[in-house]
Amino acid sequence: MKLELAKGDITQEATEAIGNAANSRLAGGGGVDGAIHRSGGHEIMKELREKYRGCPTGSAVITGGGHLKAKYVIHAVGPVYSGKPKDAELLAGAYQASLELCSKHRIRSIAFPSISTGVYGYPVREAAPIALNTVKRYLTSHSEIERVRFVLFDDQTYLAYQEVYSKFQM
Ligand code: AR6
Repeated sequence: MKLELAKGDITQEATEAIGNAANSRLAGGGGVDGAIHRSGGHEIMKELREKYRGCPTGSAVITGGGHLKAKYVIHAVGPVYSGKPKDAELLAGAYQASLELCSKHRIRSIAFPSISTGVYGYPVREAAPIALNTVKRYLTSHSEIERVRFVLFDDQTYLAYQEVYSKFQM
C-alpha cells in the first residue's frame, strides 16, 4: 500500500515532506497552517516571503521544513467552498501540484492534511473522494513516489476518508 490513512497531528510526521493547507497570500493563519508555522519556526515564513508572491488557488509552493521532522513543507492552496463545480477542480489541483513538486524535488514520501475542509468549509464527504482519487491516480503513473499518508485530525474527517479508502483496491 503506497497510500495510507492515519489519525493525528501532521506536524509530528516524519515523512520527507508534509503538505500544508495554506491561503493564496501564503500569509499563515489558523488550523493546520498555524500549527505548521508554530512547530516549524520562523524560517518557513521567511522563505515564503523571500521566494514567492502568493500562490494561486489550486496550486502549491515548496519550502524547507524548519524545525519540523519533515525536510520540506509543500504549501497547497485549496478553494474556499462555493458549491460550484470549479471547487472540485481546484481541490484536485492543490493535491496534483503538490505531488508534482514531490516528483520534481525527488521527494519520495509526503503526508497530507485534509485540504479545504476546515476554515474553507469544503464538506469532507465531498472532499475525501477528490483527495484520495487524485493521489491514487498520480501514484499509478509515478513510481518515484513511494508513500503518501493522509494525516487526519479528527474522527469525522478520518471516518469520511476511511469510507472512501475502504473501497479502493490498491
Ligand atoms: N494536523 C493535521 N490536520 C490538522 C491539524 C494538524 N495539526 N490542524 C488542523 N487540521 P484548515 P482549510 C485539520 O482550516 O480548510 C488557515 O487559516 C482540520 O481539522 O487548517 O484548507 C489557512 O491560512 C481540517 O480537517 O484548512 C487558510 O487561510 C483540515 O486540517 C485556511 O485556514 C483543514 O483545515 C485554509 O483552510
